[in-house]
Amino acid sequence: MLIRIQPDQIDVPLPSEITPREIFESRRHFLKELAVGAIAGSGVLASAGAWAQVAGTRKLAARRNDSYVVVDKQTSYKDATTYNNFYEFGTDKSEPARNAGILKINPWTVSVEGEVKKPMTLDLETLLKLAPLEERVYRLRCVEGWSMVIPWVGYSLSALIRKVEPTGNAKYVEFVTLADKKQMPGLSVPVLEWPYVEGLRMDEANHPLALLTLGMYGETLPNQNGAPVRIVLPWKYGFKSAKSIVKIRFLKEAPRTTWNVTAPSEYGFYGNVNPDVDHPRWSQASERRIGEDGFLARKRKTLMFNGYNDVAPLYAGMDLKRFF
Ligand SMILES: Nc1nc2c(c(=O)[nH]1)N[C@H]1C(S)=C(S)[C@@H](COP(=O)(O)O)O[C@H]1N2
Ligand SMILES: [Mo]
Repeated sequence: MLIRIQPDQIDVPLPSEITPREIFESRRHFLKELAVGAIAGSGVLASAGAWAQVAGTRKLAARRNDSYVVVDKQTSYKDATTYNNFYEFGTDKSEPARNAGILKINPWTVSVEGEVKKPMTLDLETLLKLAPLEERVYRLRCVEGWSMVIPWVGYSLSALIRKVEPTGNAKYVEFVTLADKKQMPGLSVPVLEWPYVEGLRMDEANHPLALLTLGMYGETLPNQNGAPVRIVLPWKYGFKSAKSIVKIRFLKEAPRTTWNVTAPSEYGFYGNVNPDVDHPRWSQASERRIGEDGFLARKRKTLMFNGYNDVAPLYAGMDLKRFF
């Protein structure tokens, strides 16, 4: 299948637009309020672990799939592994890289259950061999107003879905991620409901762009990027791309999803990238590309579905202002 991806567009910053820094600060401020001071002064997040052993990753053989490669310049490995959202390891962008080193990813299993004819528990080696590994270079746009371009390694989630044979009742897929207080200092802070849970409608999950992801930059995933297995959904805001998945459940009804439950007026179930639907507290019309900081920083226009127009038929006839 040929995937058409719009090239990126560089825009001149509008003075009226709030800066990414402000966006970042305001989201953090909001979360602190939610936690009713639980973060402030707790010292919990600052205490754990040393710098993560990104060196603990290993090479993965993958064939580049050129149908899924954006033309944009790739984000540097350093930026992609040190500027992360992974609240289980802290809410600051630098904390996952510092704290996730202690996460034990071997052994690891993913239990696939619910409305399927063949429920199964898959270990990592089985997951790595379930389908041929592909390299795909995707844009990922965070809801906070920044984006990256990352060469992921994995295969379409649909390959796994086929294996477990969903029943006719399966209308949604839920991704449940690891929640282990012993390994994840962020769980002591009630910023979000743990475990972090995300979900998709079945047709979204079966779209070839939905990537079951086991690596990046030719290697297994660093812990801060969601080792050993995560999902990447390039047409949706980054929060939909759940990290360190332990359970995939097929459901009749839509699952509760973490950000939607936390702030329903700000984060919808769909989370599709949409420059025409602002976040209640900031514009979504443009974004900052990580790595283009300082005087080289330029604002880029955010594209509908992050430029992945092939997904548009999934939402035909839906009011995307209502189903955001
Ligand atoms: N389990 C879990 N998954 C998560 C998150 C999280 O806090 N916990 N953050 C999400 C958000 S907001 C973003 S933008 C992406 C960031 O992925 P990256 O660090 O690999 O760029 O991960 C998503 N997946
Ligand atoms: Mo995000």
